[in-house]
Amino acid sequence: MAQPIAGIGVAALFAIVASTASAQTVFNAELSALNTNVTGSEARGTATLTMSGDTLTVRIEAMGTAPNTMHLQHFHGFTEGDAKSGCPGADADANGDGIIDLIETEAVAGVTMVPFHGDPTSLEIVADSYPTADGTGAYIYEETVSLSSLNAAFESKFPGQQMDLDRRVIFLHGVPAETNLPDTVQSLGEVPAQVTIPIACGELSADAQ
Ligand SMILES: [Cu+2]
Repeated sequence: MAQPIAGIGVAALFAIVASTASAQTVFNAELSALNTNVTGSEARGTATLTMSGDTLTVRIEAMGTAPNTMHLQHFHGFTEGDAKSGCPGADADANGDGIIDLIETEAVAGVTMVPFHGDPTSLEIVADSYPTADGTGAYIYEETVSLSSLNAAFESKFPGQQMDLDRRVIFLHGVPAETNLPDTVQSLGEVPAQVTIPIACGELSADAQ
């Protein structure tokens, strides 16, 4: 009698393994430089967000950013409706000061949603656990979180919205604190504009498997 039961067990195990493997969903973004007239370099990189079971792994590889500087990074999006965010072009510079500041990105990209620092699920935007670039301006960030926990926190903070990664954009931010910026460069609350100025952006899309 044990034989057929064992057979069913193995088949069920294969089914579980197969469904787990196919349940992996990957979103990618190619990050391109913004505000190079301020940064003096081409900040760029890739972001890969992998959903597998209840985990979301976020990996961001950046280069050309300000060396030895902490870089805020998030995905941004619209808190109302289902519009797709985009990366700002030169026409986003509404006040014509030659710099696309954080506030000027809102029309095309929406607002800051999920931070990529040491504790994304906290949804705390101001934190000191964002990655810091090395002496060459490069860094690699990787963090794995519970997808259900992040979804719950997200839906609580942004009622009526789901993460919907394929209509969000990723921004990298930050130039050295001593960088001279005109007073016209707007920021978030009392956070210095040097911290929030966008330096790269990329639109997330589902990876064609
Ligand atoms: Cu951001």
